[in-house]
Parts: sequence; structure tokens; C-alpha cells
Amino acid sequence: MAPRPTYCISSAIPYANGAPHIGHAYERIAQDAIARFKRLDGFDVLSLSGMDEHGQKMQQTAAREGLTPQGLADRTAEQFLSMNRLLGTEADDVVRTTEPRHRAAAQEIWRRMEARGDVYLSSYKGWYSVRDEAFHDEADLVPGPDGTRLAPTGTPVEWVEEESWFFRLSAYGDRLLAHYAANPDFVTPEKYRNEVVSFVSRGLNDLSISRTAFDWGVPVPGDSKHVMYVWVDALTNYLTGTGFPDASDPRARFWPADAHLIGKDISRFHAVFWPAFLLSAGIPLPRRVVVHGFLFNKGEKMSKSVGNVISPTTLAEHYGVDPLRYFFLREVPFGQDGSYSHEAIVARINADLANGIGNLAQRSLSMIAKNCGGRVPDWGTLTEADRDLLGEADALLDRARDAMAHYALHDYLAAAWRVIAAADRYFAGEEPWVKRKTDPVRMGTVLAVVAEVVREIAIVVQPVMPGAMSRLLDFLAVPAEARDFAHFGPEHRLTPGTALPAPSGVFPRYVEAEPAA
Ligand code: ME8
Repeated sequence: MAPRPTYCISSAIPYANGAPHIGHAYERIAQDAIARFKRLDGFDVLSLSGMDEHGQKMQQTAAREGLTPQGLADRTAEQFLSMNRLLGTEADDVVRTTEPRHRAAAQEIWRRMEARGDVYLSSYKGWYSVRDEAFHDEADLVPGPDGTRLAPTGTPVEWVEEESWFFRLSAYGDRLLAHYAANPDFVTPEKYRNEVVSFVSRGLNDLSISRTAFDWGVPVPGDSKHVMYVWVDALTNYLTGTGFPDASDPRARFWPADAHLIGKDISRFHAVFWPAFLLSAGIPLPRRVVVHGFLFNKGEKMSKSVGNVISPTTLAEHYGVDPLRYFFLREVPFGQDGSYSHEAIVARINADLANGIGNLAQRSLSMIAKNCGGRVPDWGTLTEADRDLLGEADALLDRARDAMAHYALHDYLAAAWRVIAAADRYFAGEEPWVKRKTDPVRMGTVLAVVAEVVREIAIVVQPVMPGAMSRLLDFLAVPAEARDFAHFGPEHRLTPGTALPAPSGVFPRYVEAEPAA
């Protein structure tokens, strides 16, 4: 048998100086849905995540909280693990940048860049934002309160003057532009690609890549009074996860990664610095940097001072894991900014889940239980209406694949819900409850058709709502080994006579709690 094609997807590794927020949950839900989709589609998948545990911000936060930086990193790593367990978004590997295997990878990429002649010692004078862990050009600073100046991101900056190792980024502008031109999908969506191209077109300065003012980082090989700039260290986590630098590691087959999934604030690091480091080190570039937008609470930025920070765990416990996963991926066109609110989540739960797929499955399966002895009815003779609906459902997988090829997760779900709407219209038009007396054979056909459509929808939607869709497939008695995309389509229709377990509701309506008297 030919080996399965590989697919490797990573997410940004969160700073370990704070608890997980909705933005982190959103990114992991998207990554997990894509990884599950590819797995069901027959790919050999590696889904990577990690924790960004070094840098000045970590050292400062730990000191404020009376912890060691490692103690803070351990506490945060546990919070992320528990969020991912709850959301069903656990990756295949979590690369923590304080691990020895990662230190080895970061030092090796440094040595390769140095061997290429791209690393030199000089001194750095300029503005640094600890919160962004980034240097900012003087010309980009904006006025802050009381005559101070802030980074363009609104964070405080401090003047830094120290000896530093530099990376010859200025030498890579043309090669980067050539790469973007030859690989138009290297950064998607296009809006972010255009930003990156215009940034590089303006000319690149060399990049300071080491610090001496603190020591919480990976030591620079051969010069241990310097630690690496945290982004050199952090970006290399993607290589660590594929076993780098050990070319004989079984995971080496996953490099180059197919997709680095990141938020819009860090596209420059991933689409400019990272490919330049890799070109210098002679390592193939990832195939795509997939940029997603930001989520806002009722349109407002989440911030501790506004008091609107809601933990993803609280939301999942309140609305349910599958509804929350569905909400984020359906509500926000992937790549754009989006907003969430109680009202918007409840509207999706009731319209799309309870009244949509939930109601369709419940009505057809409970009629089968009551009127067909709890067994898949005979297909009988198919009418044009039956064939049309089945044809529409059979076309769903290819539509979903097309949408996923562009990381348009919302389009993939919209395609599934168009089939649900068509099935609802069909069910209403065929009135199987009337035919129960007048034409029970026809009733059986209609119920078999709808049950089959539910099977196909459930198979395709599993990546987004794994728990609920697996319960639906249980109600249809679909064996565990017949739930992947190879079992989608007309050759795998439900078999008449198959006994079905008693169905129960999969998506209850969300009912507002009575206000306290
Ligand atoms: O940037 N909505 O870590 P991080 C959606 N350590 N996504 C959001 C968001 C929001 N409101 N806020 C943040 C870092 N994100 C670095 C990454 S990778 C080598 C190093 C996204 O914890 C953000 O864009 O600040 C990023 O992709 C991820 O959450 C982690 O952010």
C-alpha cells in the first residue's frame, strides 16, 4: 500500500505568562478541526502546539508573582493542557521551549545561520517593547500619555543599548519577495500577504537576535553571556516538533510543515523573519502561513481593565464544547475579525443546532423507531426528489474539501447547513407522518433518505463537533471503522434492516434561566 500523504499543521505557541483566553481557544479549535478533517480524509497528520516560555516578559511576570520563571511556565502549561483537554483540542505534541530537545534545535539553527555568515556581533541601540517582545523603529512610535512614546501596538517601549548579535535580514529582502511571487499562497488570506509584501518591499534592516540584559532564554552557542532573542527561539519550536536536527527522526517526514496557523498580530514574524532564518540555515520553508483574525467580546477588545475577559473554559462549560466549537468556526469568516456575545452564541445554538441538524435527526430517527420497528427502512423506488436530495448530500464532501483547501472553515460549515436546509424542505414537502397511514412504503423511503443524509452530514461535520456527531453516528449504527471520508458517498448507504438504538436529543434548545426573583 502506498504511504499516506503527510500533513503537518502548527499553531502559535502562547506566551506562558498568562492564562488561556478566547483567542487561544479559537486558534486551537480551528487547528484541531483542520487536523481532524485531514485525518478523516486519509492523511498522516501531525498537529503541533507548544508553549513560549522564555523572554523578558516571562522573567518580569514571574518576579511580580513571586515565582521562578520555570514555576510560572509550569503553572501556565498546566492551564493550557487542561483547556485543550476540555475542548478536545489536544495536539500530537506540545513543544515547551524550556525543554532540552528544543534548546538543542534552537542552538542548531543558530549555528547554521552563523555558518552561512549571516550572524555578526555589534551593538544595539533602540526601542524595545517587552510586551510585544519586539524592537520598534523610532519612526513608527506614536505619542503616549504625559509626553511618553509608545510602540505602534500601543505598548510601552524602553530604550535599550547593549552588545548584541545581529542577523543579516537586510540580505534576504529580494529572496523573500521572489518566494512570495513564486508561491502566491505562502501567506493567506491575501490581505495579510499584501501587508507582508509591502513591508518587505520597503527594505529590511538587520535584526538584533540576542540580549544580555537578562538570562531567561536559550544561551547563544559559544557566547553564553547572551541569550537568544525570544522569537528566534520560539519560531524554531516548529522544527523541534518534527525532530530537528535529527534527520532520522520518524517525524522528520512532516517537514516542511503544511500550515502555520497564527493570528494577524504575528504575521511579520512568521512570514518575514522565519522564512529568512530558514533560507539562511538551508532548511525548506513551510508551505503556508495561514492568518486568522481577532475575536472581540461584543466588538470590544478583551482586557482585564474593561473586565470583559471570559475564560474559554467557562464558555465551554456553559454552552457545551461542541456548540462552542461550532459557533466560533461558523460565525467568523476565517481570516477576518469576529465578535462573540451570549446572544450570538444562543442564536446559533437554537437556529443551527437545535432547530437545524438536531431537529432533522430527531424527527426522522424517532419516526423510524416508532413506525419502522427501529430498523433502517427499505429504500423502495426512488423519486426525482429523493435523488436530488441524495445528490446534494453526496456532493457535500467535495464542497467541504474545496473550502478546506482555502482554509475557509465557515464555507465548509455553510455547505453542510445548506444540505440540512434542503433536507428540511424535503421532509416538510414529503410529509412522511401523513404517509404513515396512506403509503407506509413511501414513508419508509423518505425516512431512509433523510437518515442517509444525516449520516453523510454527520461524517463531514465530525471535525468540528466530534462528540455530537459521533452520537448521531451511533444512533445510525454506523460502525467506528466506517466513519471516515472513505465511507462517504453512495457506495456506503445505510443498509435496510439494520437495527438502530433508541434515539435521544443531541442538541437541546438553549433556554434562558429565569431571572432570580
Ligand atoms: O504571540 N483573537 O503568543 P500569544 C484571536 N508567543 N487570536 C488571538 C487573540 C484574539 N483576541 N489574541 C491573541 C504569541 N491571539 C507568541 C507566539 S509563535 C512562534 C509565538 C492569537 O499568547 C495570537 O495572534 O500572545 C497568536 O496566534 C496566539 O493567539 C498566541 O498569542
